[in-house]
Amino acid sequence: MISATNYVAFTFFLGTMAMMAASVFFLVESQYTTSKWRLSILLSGLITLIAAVHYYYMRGYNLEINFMIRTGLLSPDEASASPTFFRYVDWLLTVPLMCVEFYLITKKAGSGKGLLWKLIVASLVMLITGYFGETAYRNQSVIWGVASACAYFYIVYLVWFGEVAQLANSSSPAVNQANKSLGWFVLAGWAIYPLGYVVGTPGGLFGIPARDLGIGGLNMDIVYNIGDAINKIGFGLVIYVLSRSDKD
Ligand SMILES: *C/C=C(C)/C=C/C=C(C)/C=C/C1=C(C)CCCC1(C)C
Repeated sequence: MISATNYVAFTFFLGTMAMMAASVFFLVESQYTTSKWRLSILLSGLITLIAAVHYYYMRGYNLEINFMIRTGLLSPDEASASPTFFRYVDWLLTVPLMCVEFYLITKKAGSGKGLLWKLIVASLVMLITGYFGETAYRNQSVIWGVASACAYFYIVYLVWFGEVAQLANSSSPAVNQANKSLGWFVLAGWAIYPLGYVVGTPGGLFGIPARDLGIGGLNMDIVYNIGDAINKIGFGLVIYVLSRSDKD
């Protein structure tokens, strides 16, 4: 049962519902999409579906941990309070798939496997270093966070100025517009995650703890949950709009 004051569990519950609804929408709509964009819409639905399943598990994890803490079976400790493992399994599956969306929309303009791999490898480096900073090497969370941010900025660079941007520029106006919108999600929407990391790890921002920055009241999981809802559903909607505006 979700207690009235467990806002973290409530956002996991909301996340499950939102991701499920988005999945039904994208998966059904993929059937009514021209063949050119069907795979991209299908992928949007798979991304939210994978997230829906992980959110269901994370919600359950949160409730069990809280029950164990309440009944004295477990002592409260910051590190085990979050379903970090499920969180990162979700991201390891969905973020590379979001990178595939960039490859698919620029495929007609000539994007190749090389670019696809650059995006996928950068996203994996970003996530694996972040996972280390949140788990085994929490005491070095700053350095792992910086490493993760380097990979993140490389993705931003590729999408805004690098190969992805150049390919989008030589595509149809609809594809170029979609790439710009996705670029904003990557630049602004994905920037929500480092904020969650800063409030959730001991190193804070370059060694300044979150509470000294005045954001100690934020909860890491709630920040991540907001980020996921905006980015996973938002990405899908951008692709959906593209599929309806660029038909031939
Ligand atoms: C659907 C899930 C998405 C789009 C997740 C994206 C996650 C990130 C962009 C995470 C980035 C991080 C940094 C840039 C530095 C600190 C560590 C991370 C992993 C939180």
